[in-house]
Amino acid sequence: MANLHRIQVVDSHTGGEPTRVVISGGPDLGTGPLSERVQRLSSQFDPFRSAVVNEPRGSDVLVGALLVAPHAPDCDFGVIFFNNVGVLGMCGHGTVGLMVTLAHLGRVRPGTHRIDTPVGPVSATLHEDGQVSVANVPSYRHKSSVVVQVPGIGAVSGDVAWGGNWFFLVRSPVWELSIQNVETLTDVSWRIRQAVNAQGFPEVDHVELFGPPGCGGHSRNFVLCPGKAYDRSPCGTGTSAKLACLAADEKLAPGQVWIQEGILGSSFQGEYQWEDRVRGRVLPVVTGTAHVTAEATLILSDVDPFQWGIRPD
Ligand code: PYC
Repeated sequence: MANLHRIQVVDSHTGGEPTRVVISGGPDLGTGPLSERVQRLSSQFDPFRSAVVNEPRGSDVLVGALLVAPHAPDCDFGVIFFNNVGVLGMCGHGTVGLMVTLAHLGRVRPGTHRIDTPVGPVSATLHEDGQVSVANVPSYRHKSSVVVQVPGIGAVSGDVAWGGNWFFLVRSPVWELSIQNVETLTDVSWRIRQAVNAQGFPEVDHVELFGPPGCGGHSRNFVLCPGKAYDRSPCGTGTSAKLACLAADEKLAPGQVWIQEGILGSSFQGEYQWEDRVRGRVLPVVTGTAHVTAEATLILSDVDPFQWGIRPD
């Protein structure tokens, strides 16, 4: 007889980017700050991460969200996000998906809710119309106009910025930002990431290319995530990093709205207030919408050779 382990999940998508919230059946990560619990997830329970998001139950693009008890005293929920290759600091589209999922389950009502994450607490406001505004962690540009030599491409200039994850943001790329061009964009972004990592910024694991808007926004982006999947949404943490760069360049005033389109044409609305103008730190708020797509029970059988998912290594 096989031993079966059951994991209850709710799936959603935010602007096309999927999130799978684990409601029950996750590992016991103990107590303490989420920055410590996320390390425990990585070091002791990585097969669980892979089982939830990787094939055959998931795909490279899926982001998992493990619901945990918060540590920060003012928080209502805690969450640890993860993807096909590891854990994330924060996830903007995932937080929108989490709130819509909690509303679907009857666990939150419209209003503002505090959520603990490995990189600090965030606030998420569920509006009456179902939209969600995420007041993200303080974001900032670490270094502007960094020039890296990318094999096969040449010199590429961009900004290194933090928005809950680390990004390399490339302005005015010569590459057309269209869904038809995704293979080229993925290849180019992957090569840029390797060059950025090798040339002094090993922490950068997301690359964000910016071009002109296509659907009435201010700009369109293409975001390559750490596991080589591209973000179907405009990327909430990437939009936060972008807002920090716009603020630093004085191209967007506090409270002014920025509409960031993603590669599918879905958009997030972003704005910021200064947290510390001298140090260039902003408090970004990113607003988007998500839709629940499934309620499911994942089954892990100990006689299934792929019970822990298909791992890339
Ligand atoms: O929305 O922040 C985001 C995100 C990160 C990775 C995928 N989506």
